[in-house]
Amino acid sequence: MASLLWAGAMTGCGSEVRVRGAALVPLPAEVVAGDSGFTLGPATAISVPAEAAGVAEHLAFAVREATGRRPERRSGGEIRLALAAGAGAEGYELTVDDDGIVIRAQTEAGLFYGVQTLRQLLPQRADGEPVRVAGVRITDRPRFPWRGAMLDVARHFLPVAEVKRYIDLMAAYKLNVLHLHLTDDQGWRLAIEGWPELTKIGAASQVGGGPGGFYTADDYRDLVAYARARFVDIVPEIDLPGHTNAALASYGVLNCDGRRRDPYTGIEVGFSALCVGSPQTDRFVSDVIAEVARLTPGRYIHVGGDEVRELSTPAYTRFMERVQEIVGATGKRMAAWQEAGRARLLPGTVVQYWKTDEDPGVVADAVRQGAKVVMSPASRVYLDMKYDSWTHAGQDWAGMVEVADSYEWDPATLIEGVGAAAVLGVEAPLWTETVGGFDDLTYLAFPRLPAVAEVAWSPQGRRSFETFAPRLAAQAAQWKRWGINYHESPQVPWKR
Ligand code: TNX
Repeated sequence: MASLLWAGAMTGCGSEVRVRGAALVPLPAEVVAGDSGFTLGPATAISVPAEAAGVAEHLAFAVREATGRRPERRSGGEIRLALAAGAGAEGYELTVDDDGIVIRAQTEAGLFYGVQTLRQLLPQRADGEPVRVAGVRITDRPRFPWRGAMLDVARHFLPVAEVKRYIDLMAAYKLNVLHLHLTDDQGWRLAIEGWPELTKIGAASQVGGGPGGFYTADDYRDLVAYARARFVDIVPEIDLPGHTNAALASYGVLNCDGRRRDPYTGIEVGFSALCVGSPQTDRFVSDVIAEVARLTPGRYIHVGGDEVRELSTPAYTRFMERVQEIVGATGKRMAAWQEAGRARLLPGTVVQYWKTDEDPGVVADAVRQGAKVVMSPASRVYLDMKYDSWTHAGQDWAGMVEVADSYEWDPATLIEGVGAAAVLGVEAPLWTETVGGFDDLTYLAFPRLPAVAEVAWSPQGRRSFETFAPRLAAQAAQWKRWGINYHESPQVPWKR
């Protein structure tokens, strides 16, 4: 057995069948090529234990994607999922040999990631011809537990169906956190019981003045369940105390002068703030956080905290500390943008680094207080940055960000005083001031999102852009089948 990073096409032992090598993204922790292999035929069945029923459908889907035929599920099937101790919370082992394909994991999440890897190993035929998979043994587990993507549904609303499509794309690359930026100056996108004007007024517009939109509690529950079935946790963000014009336009009482603001459809940031310290604001924030916590099974509630130019530092930190208390009272933990590092934080709070044009000292301050860090350096992983000056959508305040920029960095050495132990993970935000449709959205996300997924999943010592670029190129066939728009980066050797 020889170690295999990228094998392009290789020949199965004793067979004329050309099979595809391991063009895997994200790169697994360990891949050892075998000299045998397995051929999926019309009678190939899958075997899934009852306790892993949640993964059966995903496996059947993967097989059908490759063969064009939905496999039967029965014990003794040649493609087998097995729950077994040893691989860790999200790890798995995948073996392909003459007898068949086995994925072993300790958890359903681990099995699901094994299935995502298998999807990338299966040549896509869909024409009834046998599908040959090269012999291989993969032992894999993620580097970081928080492997995130963020969607800004406030600046431009995204319907439930499009968020689901994005979740599918994330899950294919083993990302497991969808941070939903639900509120901002331009829109309030989640219905809150007892505060109906938030969606009547606050949701009725977006950047440029479009129709806007919002999620009902049922829509949101539907998204949570859809994500959960793909082992993705939703982290909802209610951005406070700034980025709140949509709320300030909905309710006069949230303003110190008692007067409603006008709806905002521009793209300036930093001008709005709740009337912090007032009993009405306190009741509003308590109601909103309680409702969001009730709807969210995950552990974290994100409360923003970014870019508040209208408040003094003491007023800002007092407010954030109060919000931290409110979140804690619901049994959740607070997540917030890096600015929250100026406040007194509870251990286990999550701060999200983003501002690459400023001294990150505030992040190290947060870590000294016991906070954990999610790395979203704008100059590397802000998917709303343009690739180059020709990119038709996006911004450039953090620079042009090509796929190699997104790939070539180490979250554990990025900030002095923030070592591996303090890093919870990595997240790629996609802000939508300039992004009005799903095609533009995926154009910005692909290929950078898979690059970030590998930063979050794969061992640092095994990664290099040189081996990543051809593996990334091999993904494009799948993107075409999925019908997603992507950027043909000149840094990637796409196959024509
Ligand atoms: C900064 S990142 C913001 C967002 C903008 C984004 C545009 C952060 C916490 N705040 O409000 O949408 O830049 O790139």
